[in-house]
Amino acid sequence: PNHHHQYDSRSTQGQNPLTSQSLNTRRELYERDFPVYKQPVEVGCFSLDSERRFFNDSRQMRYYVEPDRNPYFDLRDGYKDRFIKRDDSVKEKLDHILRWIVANRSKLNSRAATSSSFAFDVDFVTWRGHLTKLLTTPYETREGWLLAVTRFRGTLYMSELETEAARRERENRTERHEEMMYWGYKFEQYTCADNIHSLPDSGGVVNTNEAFCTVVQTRLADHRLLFSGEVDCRDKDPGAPAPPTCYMELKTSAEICTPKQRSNFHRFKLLKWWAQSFLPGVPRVVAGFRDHEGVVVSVETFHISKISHLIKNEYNCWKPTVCMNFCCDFLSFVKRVATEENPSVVYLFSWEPHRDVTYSIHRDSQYSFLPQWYIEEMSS
Ligand code: 0WD
Ligand code: CA
Repeated sequence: PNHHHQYDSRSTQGQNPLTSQSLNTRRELYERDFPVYKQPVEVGCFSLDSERRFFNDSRQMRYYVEPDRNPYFDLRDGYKDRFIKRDDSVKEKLDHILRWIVANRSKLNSRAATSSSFAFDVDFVTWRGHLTKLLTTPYETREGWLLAVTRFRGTLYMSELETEAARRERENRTERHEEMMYWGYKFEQYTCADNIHSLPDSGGVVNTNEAFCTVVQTRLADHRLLFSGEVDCRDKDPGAPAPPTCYMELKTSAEICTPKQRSNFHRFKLLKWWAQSFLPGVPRVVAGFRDHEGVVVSVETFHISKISHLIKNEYNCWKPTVCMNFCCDFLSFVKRVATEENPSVVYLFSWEPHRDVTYSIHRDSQYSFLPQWYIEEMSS
């Protein structure tokens, strides 16, 4: 028996060969047994400071301080005068992960110990956020995606490109939307401390350049994955289990007042929350429910392993197995398509809701994303 919410510790394999030029995203096609997904193992971490500089350490780690169950956190506080926003027109692609790989080459299992150059033992390198988008694809009806893939020394690097629609949305955000994007970060400030002995400082500056990221390794069926994801905080109890089990994800969400709102929360929000945290093995999500004025009025902890039970009573709801099987088949599709070992070749996979996943191939184009420093570093 292989339950939806559990990690698999067996070592079975097997994937059907895919033969077509596109990949269908209909849910019904992915309703089969839950695929093998190994318990993710943290292989390292890194930090990005207030100026978005990379450090191969955990200096930006924060510690969760449990708030009152019914607090009164004003998420609008500081938006105008204590907020430094990361420039989201700057596309960082996989650069931070690549810097981490270069800094930790010796720690990673090398595939060809005899060869002079370095090739490591993973099939895919990507951001956790990109995998989250893949997991939710069979249920997504609004936003498409573009994923650029390059095969280099046996590993497939997968980096998102902003779609035209996403760019338009980013450039035309309303003032209300801009402010609401701040609320999530402000909630983090109310609930996180810089070290185990201190308390949250809600009077400080919110700077969204700062980040702590975990790097995990795992396997989905026969796909060996190395990915990184931003982690909000950890359990501050020194006796808490090792990462990623001690990590916690923080979220804000509109207060739930009606059965319809509850149903929508289960059908849409919990899907995104589950997918994002299940991937790196983060077991808990702490949700701050806020009113329309941006005041958090209740706080609730959700256990990722219990989310599939929570949603069982929703009619026609999402299923974890569909998410994981789709992701697995997409990765098989990528392996079959992206065959040329060449850092200047990009296989561009694109998807729009209600369509199949298709791809195009680009040589020496604007889409190439593996930096020269990485190619040289890995070739020496
Ligand atoms: O270049 C790109 N297209 C992207 C880069 C897209 C997504 C992420 N990134 C990079 C950034 O360097 C960021 O530090 O990824 C990092 C976070 O990666 P992730 O964990 O894989 O991303 P995701 O799971 O989508 O988001 C996790 C958190 C978000 O928290 P909530 O609770 O809102 O899901 O990372 C933040 C945000 O706080 N975040 C980002 N930070 C910087 N750049 C970005 C972004 N583009 N997207 C989400
Ligand atoms: Ca968060």
